[in-house]
Amino acid sequence: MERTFLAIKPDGVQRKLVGEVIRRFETKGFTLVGLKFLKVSRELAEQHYDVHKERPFFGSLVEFITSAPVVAMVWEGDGVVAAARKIIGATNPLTAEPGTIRGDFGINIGRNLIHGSDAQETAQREIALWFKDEELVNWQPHLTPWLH
Ligand code: 3AN
Repeated sequence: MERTFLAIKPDGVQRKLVGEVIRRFETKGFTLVGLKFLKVSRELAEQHYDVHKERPFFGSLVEFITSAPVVAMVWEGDGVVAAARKIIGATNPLTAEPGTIRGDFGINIGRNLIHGSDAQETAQREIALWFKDEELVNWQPHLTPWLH
């Protein structure tokens, strides 16, 4: 079953949007299989943002994500990687569509509330980076397959 990695960044936590973000993924019908609240180490931040290490904003990305607690999550469901990107909205919250998390709650590209894996391979890498195998719960809701 397809899985994706999401992190509610320090701004999302400070803005008290944790419940709101989780609600959107729960009510959409995806299944939560991993959840933790943590202060991110510099090492984890640098590994997570490794693809951006040549970008001018790499230093501020690492500074920000290590500055205060984040909520790390793994969600499961058919098509969850692409669907999560839609639910989250475009990178720049100012131009993200209303109805998306970034479109509804943000205005600043450096404070865009939430991270979501951009492809299935990235999701696998990020899940392995943030979670140990035993921290993920293999379960299925007791529902018929079509009932979310
Ligand atoms: P997304 O998070 O939508 O996948 P990426 O992967 O292009 O976006 O960028 C990773 C993170 O880097 C973004 N979530 C955002 O916080 C930050 N970022 C992207 N572009 C900029 C920029 N031009 N200035 C400052 N921060 C940026």
